[in-house]
Amino acid sequence: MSKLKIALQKSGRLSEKSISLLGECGIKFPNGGGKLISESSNFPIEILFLRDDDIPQYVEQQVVDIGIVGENVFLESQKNINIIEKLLFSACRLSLAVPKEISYTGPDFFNNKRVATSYPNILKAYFQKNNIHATIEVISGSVEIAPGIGLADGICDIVSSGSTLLSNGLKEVEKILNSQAVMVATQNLDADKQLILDKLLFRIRSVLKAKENKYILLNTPNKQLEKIIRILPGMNSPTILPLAKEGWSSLHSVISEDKFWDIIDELKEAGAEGILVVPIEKMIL
Ligand code: PRT
Ligand code: ZN
Repeated sequence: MSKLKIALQKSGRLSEKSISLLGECGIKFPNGGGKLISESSNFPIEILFLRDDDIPQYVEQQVVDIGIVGENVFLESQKNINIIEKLLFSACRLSLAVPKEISYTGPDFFNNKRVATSYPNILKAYFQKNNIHATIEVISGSVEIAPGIGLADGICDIVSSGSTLLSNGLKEVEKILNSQAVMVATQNLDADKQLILDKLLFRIRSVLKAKENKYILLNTPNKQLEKIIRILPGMNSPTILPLAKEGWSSLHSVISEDKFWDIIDELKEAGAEGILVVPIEKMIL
């Protein structure tokens, strides 16, 4: 029977979350021991642990069928592979930064300047689109020290909290792209492997959907029920159970977490009490 091959980052910012995503999908495999290949005991999948920069090429060459990388790495690689799912973790952005004392007025600043980066392809495309003529200095690590040692006038690098820029006397001036971990796949998957991938994607989507949503329970006087139902857009329609207390009901529904914070005051105003919000483990739609 055929097995799907997936490449995960061996050790780095994506490793732990990639492994736990598979775990949340019920996929078990022996982990640790610095092994390069691992086979699941309960799902037809084989895992290869690689450096993240190598993953797009391995997928393109079909050494593996799918992989998990940052969108930034996918775009920079320029390989003929597809993003099949955004995985909602390891969010960051690729930005241009300059020494903080520069009075920056716009992207034109970079004309005739030197910019250090590990993302020459993405940066080149950005400069072309904005008609900027700059020299790109390609370096593979510690990009943030380049202006300080006189190698460049600015940098283009991944920013998350912004503290690396700050501690190197730099400020973020342009965001080039937003990134998150994505699942990439070869463009030529045979039918057997496609079936396994569909099964995996179904599980992944159930896990991701559950993370974005919360289960909400609240008590309400019956006369306020209709109003509260209108405030709470549920998965379908909410469950309503009578309370032992005369004239009161308990209402259960599913709601996206962001929306919940917007409507909490409305719910209280409408008479909802004892509001509980609980995480959902899996959500099958
Ligand atoms: O060894 P390997 O090549 O596999 O790993 P790597 O060192 O190339 O990558 P790794 O593990 O650092 O990052 C993997 C992926 O995580 C990246 O491709 C991004 O998609 C994503 N990611 C999320 C980040 C960050 N956040 C991040 N903060 N990648 C790098 N950083 C670095 C950034 O380069 C800078 O040095 O962290 C610093 C900035 O962070 P803040 O919080 O100070 O702004
Ligand atoms: Zn890397």
